[in-house]
Amino acid sequence: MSTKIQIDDLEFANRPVDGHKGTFGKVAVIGGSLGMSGSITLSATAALRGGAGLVTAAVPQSIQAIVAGYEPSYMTVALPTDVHGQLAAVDADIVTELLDGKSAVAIGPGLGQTKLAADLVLAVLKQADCPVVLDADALNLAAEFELLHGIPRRSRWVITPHPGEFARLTGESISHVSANRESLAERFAAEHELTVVLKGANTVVTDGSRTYVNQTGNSGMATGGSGDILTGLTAAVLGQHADALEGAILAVYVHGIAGDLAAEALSQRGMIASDLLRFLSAAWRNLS
Ligand code: NPW
Ligand code: AMP
Ligand code: MG
Repeated sequence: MSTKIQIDDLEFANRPVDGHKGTFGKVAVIGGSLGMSGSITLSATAALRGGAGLVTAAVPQSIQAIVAGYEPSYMTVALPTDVHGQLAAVDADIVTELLDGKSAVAIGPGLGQTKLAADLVLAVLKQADCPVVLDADALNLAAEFELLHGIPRRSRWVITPHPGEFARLTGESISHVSANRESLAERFAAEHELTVVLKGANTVVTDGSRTYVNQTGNSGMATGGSGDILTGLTAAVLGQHADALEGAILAVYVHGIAGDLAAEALSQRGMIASDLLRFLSAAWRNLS
């Protein structure tokens, strides 16, 4: 039986007045592909808006210029591509260098679902000794290639599936997932010893023994890219030394407040995912 927790039960550290970029975490976000460069720009910018000190977006070389051109405040690293601009095999050395000194990493948005992408996800999971956020195609690949088994340090992993991705991971139907959100998320988290963020209205965040059901957010957030923003935001919070469960809860809560502020200003119909980035700042102010 899981303990239910409320946002007021948690204490979140303030930013130290003498903090510097290193204090606030170095975050890597890995993903993107031709046609889905937007996903990883949203994640990387959200990591910055989540307070991370330094953010690096690692993306296929074919989209590096597009991603770099979107926002000057993060850095980019090119991953090798084939002649078609698709992700090629990524050497272990590149992964080692990318993860070096990172305080959190997020992988998956827009990554695509090739075998080479699965190899990259597995290499990151094996090498990372910091918190890892797995989303989108990293989860689809985890389902297809059973990547969530047999690797240590899973207690620092946070997976952020929407019900479609969670259905793939669990082998259940979307309707069964939707009807049993808390119990399935709790069971999966306990079995795999990680934190599950099962998204959608009333996102469930659980490590299997403690569970939080989010009340912020609205259906204006049901628009392409909203989840990619949560991915980067979660990595940023975890990179600032939060416990995996508590960090995931804070990220989900603030993401929802940004959605509510965006809806108030722009309407649920009229808001788009990138608006959430702009309202994240006000969402943080609301919190303090
Ligand atoms: P249906 O059919 O709509 O009812 P996919 P994706 C279901 C990237 N993106 N409740 C849904 O159900 C992502 O990062 C890039 C119930 C359908 O079956 C990924 O890499 C963008 N069901 C990639 O695209 C912006 C729900 O899940 C399935 C549900 C594919 O990601 C967009 C759809 O999921 C996008 O983020 C809910 N609440 N939510 C960019 N700008 O570059 C979802 N489903 O097939 O995994 O597709 O989520 O779009
Ligand atoms: P994704 O499907 O990965 O883009 O994620 C969508 C994001 O928007 C998740 O954080 C969801 O929890 C959020 N979201 C989608 N629909 C709703 C809704 N009806 N109410 C609240 N949040 C939602
Ligand atoms: Mg998504």
